[in-house]
Amino acid sequence: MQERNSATKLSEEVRSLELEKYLLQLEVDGLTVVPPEVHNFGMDRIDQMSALILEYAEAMTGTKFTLKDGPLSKLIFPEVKAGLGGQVPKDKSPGQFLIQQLGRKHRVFRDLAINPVALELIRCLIGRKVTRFSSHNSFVKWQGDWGYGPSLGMHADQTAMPLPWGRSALNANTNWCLTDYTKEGGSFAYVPGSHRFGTPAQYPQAVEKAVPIEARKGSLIVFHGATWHGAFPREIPGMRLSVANYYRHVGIQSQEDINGTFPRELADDCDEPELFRQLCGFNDAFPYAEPNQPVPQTA
Ligand SMILES: O=C(O)CCC(=O)C(=O)O
Ligand SMILES: [Fe+2]
Repeated sequence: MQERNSATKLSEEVRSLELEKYLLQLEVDGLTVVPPEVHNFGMDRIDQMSALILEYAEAMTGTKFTLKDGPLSKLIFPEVKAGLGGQVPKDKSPGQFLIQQLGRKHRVFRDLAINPVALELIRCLIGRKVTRFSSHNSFVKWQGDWGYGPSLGMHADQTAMPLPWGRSALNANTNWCLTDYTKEGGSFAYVPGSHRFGTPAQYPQAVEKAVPIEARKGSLIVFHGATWHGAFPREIPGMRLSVANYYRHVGIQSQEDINGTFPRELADDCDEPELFRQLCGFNDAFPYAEPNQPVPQTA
């Protein structure tokens, strides 16, 4: 009798963490949703992250936020150049903003970024030894009449990379749902199987074929960098909070300058410092700040 899976190249980690079905869905749909009892990060730490993000949101905007009511005062957005959903009309409110560089703010976000289940699925997409961090952000979202507008902000994360895209992901992403995700609550949207088209999001198909990811608080969404995705506007009171831990192939530029500027002592303050440092790219050959090649000298 052949041992189960002996002819396939499933990693020891995939087998021991029992991730086969999530990996299959990633392969077929370009996205999977992992429930809290499988990634095991713990609901206490999910709630801890929500509370921290509400604190940061208040410090950044000057307005208190609650999960039930969103921002307690009216917020005015600065005029910015067009983002994911294009230019926001003057009479509309995006109802969302980003909190960046979470890995520098609290250990819980560093431990989240190396959650074994999330990292294993990402490494299956990008490659075990060549996976690195790109950025650690929170999408803070409340009731608003725009969100990303009618385009739903549909895009593929690895759009900056020239075509043709190969089979391996150049970027891959995790969105941790810190609150329940429902369509009317402004959930994530994606086109199943779109990672196999191997192109940036095409319109109008990306919007027409978009389906919501409805998932309970604590769920982990993992998706390929070629998967077309965006989000629905939040039509109901309250908030949708997520943490997006975004990863890259070692050869791809990171969003946050983690390699160059992430505080080394913070990298050591987490569940697995050696792994965290490797994902930061601290020991990578590139980019170098000073000449690093041996130079021959006169004998
Ligand atoms: O939920 C959203 O607003 C979209 C998230 C997204 O595009 C991403 O994490 O790459
Ligand atoms: Fe994205």
